[in-house]
Amino acid sequence: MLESTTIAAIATPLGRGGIGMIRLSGSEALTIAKKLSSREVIKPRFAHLCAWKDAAGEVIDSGILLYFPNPASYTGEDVVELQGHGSPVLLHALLQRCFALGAVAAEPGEFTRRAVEQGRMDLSQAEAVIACIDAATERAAKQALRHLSGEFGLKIEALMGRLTGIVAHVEACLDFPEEEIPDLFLHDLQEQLQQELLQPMQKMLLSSTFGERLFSGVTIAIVGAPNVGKSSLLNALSGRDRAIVSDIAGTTRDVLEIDFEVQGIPIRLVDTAGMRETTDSIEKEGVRRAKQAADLADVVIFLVDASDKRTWHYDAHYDIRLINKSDLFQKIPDDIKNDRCVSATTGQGIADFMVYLGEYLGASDTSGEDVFITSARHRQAIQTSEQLILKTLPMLLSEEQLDLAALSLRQAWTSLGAILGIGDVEHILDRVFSEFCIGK
Ligand SMILES: Nc1nc2c(ncn2[C@@H]2O[C@H](COP(=O)(O)OP(=O)(O)OP(=O)(O)O)[C@@H](O)[C@H]2O)c(=O)[nH]1
Ligand SMILES: [Mg+2]
Repeated sequence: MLESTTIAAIATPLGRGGIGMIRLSGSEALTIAKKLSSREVIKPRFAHLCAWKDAAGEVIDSGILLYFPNPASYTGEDVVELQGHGSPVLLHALLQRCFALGAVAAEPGEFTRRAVEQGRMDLSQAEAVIACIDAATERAAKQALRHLSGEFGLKIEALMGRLTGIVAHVEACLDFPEEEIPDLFLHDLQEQLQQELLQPMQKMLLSSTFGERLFSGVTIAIVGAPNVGKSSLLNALSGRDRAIVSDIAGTTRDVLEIDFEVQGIPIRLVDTAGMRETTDSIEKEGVRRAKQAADLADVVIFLVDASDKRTWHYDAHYDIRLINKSDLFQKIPDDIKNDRCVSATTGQGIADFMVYLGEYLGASDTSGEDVFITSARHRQAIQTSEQLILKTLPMLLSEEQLDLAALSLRQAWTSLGAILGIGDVEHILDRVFSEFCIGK
């Protein structure tokens, strides 16, 4: 292993807790650990119970010391973990002692960045580490774990492998005089690009809307006339008695938010004041905020009261028109019969609407895919690669463009490689790791 600076950071969250951990990585990690613990011998992967001392020999804290020699460690370098008490004061003192013994402060994400640089994981796995930590729902966390296991990276590698094979064939053609290349062969390469690259890539891209939403979440605003049942719907969808419901029009004045999830997508549901012309200054402000919430939301549900025709039309933008109070009708009037119907009070149609909402947010586009595209960076790289391959298809049938075809397929390969951190990707690494926390 090359000589590397030794970095140190507190790896557990700031604050008081049962255990606090400091992690060291680099060529000097073991030397520093020996000085800290006054131990001559530190066995690999063995839980040493010891005290850590300052320069004067005073105990700073005591706990478990673990040593993972390179290359079988998180970073691929020598790693030492000091598991002490979860006290910010003690951890800070211990970290200062590590610095005094030669360690330097780790940058955000530097441990994981080193893991990528040492070949312990690819860049998509490193991104999965932060996705795992940030996941707001169990389904999102599970998807992040699949990426972390390398499942997504393997899919990308497989695509890159097929592309390499095809590029080799195109380049081989360049060495032959035109008349010797059978047309059939080039048609065959076109077919391979279609079936083995474009089709799986397009299938993956389809999953990206849902996959990205698993992590970014979605804000849904409920708007509509007063008294249509917006607050009742918020309560029914979230399964909590959160908003005040009354038969007085204009009950809700403030914008009220509640978090829940639909098929693993974190949803922020926003209840708003009923839209109407009013002279009441407080209600006026409520209506202004309702409009603002609708503008800011990713999805706007326009709720109407099946029994009150005046509530059926809305002149601003909305995504879903939903009919409420279906219990008041045997048969929903023709004008609105094509819309989804619920009753917020009886609960009728609510479960179906949840399923519909999941589909609306892209859940059905993931069918057949186990591991989805979950980040805009990955989606863009695959889209760029897809566009380059599409551009190449006609070139393959014109012999004077074969060299251009090879070049553009190589670019398509490079674009996929950026997902895994292959190639000239220093600037990508800088951007990805700037989003990490210190100590990871
Ligand atoms: N029959 C029936 N009544 C409902 C239903 N949903 C809501 N209501 C009633 O309609 C009235 C208004 O409900 P809210 O949820 O307060 O309506 P809102 O749209 O939030 O009203 P504002 O906050 O004033 O804009 C209450 O009396 C509810 O009990 C429903 O599905 N069926
Ligand atoms: Mg309300």
